[in-house]
Amino acid sequence: MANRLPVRQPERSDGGSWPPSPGGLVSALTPVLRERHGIWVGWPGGDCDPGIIPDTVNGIGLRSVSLSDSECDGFYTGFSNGTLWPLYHDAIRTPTFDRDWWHQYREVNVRFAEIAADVAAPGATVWVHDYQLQLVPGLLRSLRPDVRIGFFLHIPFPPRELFMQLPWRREIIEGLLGADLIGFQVPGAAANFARLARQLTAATGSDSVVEIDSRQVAVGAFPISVDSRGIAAKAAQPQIIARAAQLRSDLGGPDIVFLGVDRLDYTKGIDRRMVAAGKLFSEGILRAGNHVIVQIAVPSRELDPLYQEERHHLEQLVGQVNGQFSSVGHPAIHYLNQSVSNDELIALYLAADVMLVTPLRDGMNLVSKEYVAARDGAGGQLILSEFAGAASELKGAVLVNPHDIDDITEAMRACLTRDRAEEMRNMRRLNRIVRRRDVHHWAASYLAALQETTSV
Ligand code: GDG
Repeated sequence: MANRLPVRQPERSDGGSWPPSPGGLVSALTPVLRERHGIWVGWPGGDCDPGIIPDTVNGIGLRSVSLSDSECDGFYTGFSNGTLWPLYHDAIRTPTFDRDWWHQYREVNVRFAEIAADVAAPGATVWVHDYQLQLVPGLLRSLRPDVRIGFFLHIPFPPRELFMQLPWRREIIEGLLGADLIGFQVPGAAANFARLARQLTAATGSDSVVEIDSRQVAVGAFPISVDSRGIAAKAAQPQIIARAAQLRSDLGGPDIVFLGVDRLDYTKGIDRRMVAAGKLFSEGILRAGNHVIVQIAVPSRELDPLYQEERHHLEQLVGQVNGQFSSVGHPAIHYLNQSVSNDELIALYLAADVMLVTPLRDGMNLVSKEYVAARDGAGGQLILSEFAGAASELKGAVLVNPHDIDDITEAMRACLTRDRAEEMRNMRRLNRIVRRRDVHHWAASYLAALQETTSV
């Protein structure tokens, strides 16, 4: 169960077949679900008529959950993205606490739980994903005590000091405690949760097993990853290699290409990166023509005023840097506010000498792992925020504090002179890490841990 179904509405040119949504989660879970005759429960998205969703796609069942326009506002844009998202990301923006949103969030979670209760076979395993559905484990357990329930949170889980702001803090914790296994991206998030559970409910136990109502709830870290082999295979295709070369030549054959790829989201720290680049251009350390920044800022949550504000802020910053430091035919920053195809994305990873990943807070950050997976034997440098979950795994990345512009500029400057042999060695080491622990390993280890839980 996830907020969204794993398919996109077909374009006319697709001949009516429903293409799977891109991304590692869908590609990792599709074979697992197919093998078990599983069903994916989710919302098809605002602009899609649920009546036309097929029953199966790629061998897995689909069951769509409808949302009215008002539920879409209250549950999705409101409570999920206006309350939980900022609160769980260090309150980088002030979370809004609105009782009507909360009621809609609860109602939609009830609907998801009822549908799961309806479709799950006796003794089935139900895996619930992410912050939009935190009440589902508790609700489902009361409807169907026979099923085994897993929950995985893709985003950070905040410390007590922040979480306690939430007026419905106890209800959220109780909702999650309905699961047999609660998975987080990093151990710190799991520990935050376990402590809050002991404080806000009758739960006892340790940071890895919480006891409540004579049940045991396992809690742990399961860092998500990417389809490393699939990405490496794509990056080795001649047409992708040729496209990467073409991209470099289209950029004017610079010495160094810096790349950022993010959803346009205020948590991703894109603005800090632009400020750091501006500083290096102003100091003459970067020079348009020799050095190029490419920033893909994929449109996201565009109806939300906070996201519109962030876009304007970014566009102003990019305009300032380009206005001052570009020359005709050589922009300092190539800024694209659009999504790119999967092939184009891999070609961009291949074309980039330095990947800039500077979120202010991020559950994991898959872009950093995708870059590493695509650079099999190709060298390259990864500048990575210490506030991304990926930072604890990717030993060999250049870690920066994204709040400290000088730290980012220093890391970028160091990339200009790094020893090539050392760079190759370092990237090979990083590559081994993402190959060993790919998204298939993540799904298998989570499901194995869920199967070992004792309450069913
Ligand atoms: C949440 C958590 C956690 C992006 N632009 C394009 C494109 N993408 C793909 C990337 C990557 C994915 O979207 C983004 O994943 P991230 O992990 O970087 O960030 P969130 O979207 O915030 O994801 C995060 C994740 O869930 C998984 O648990 O890591 O912490 O916030 O796969 O490649 N793909 C294509 N074109 C684009 O323009 N094809």
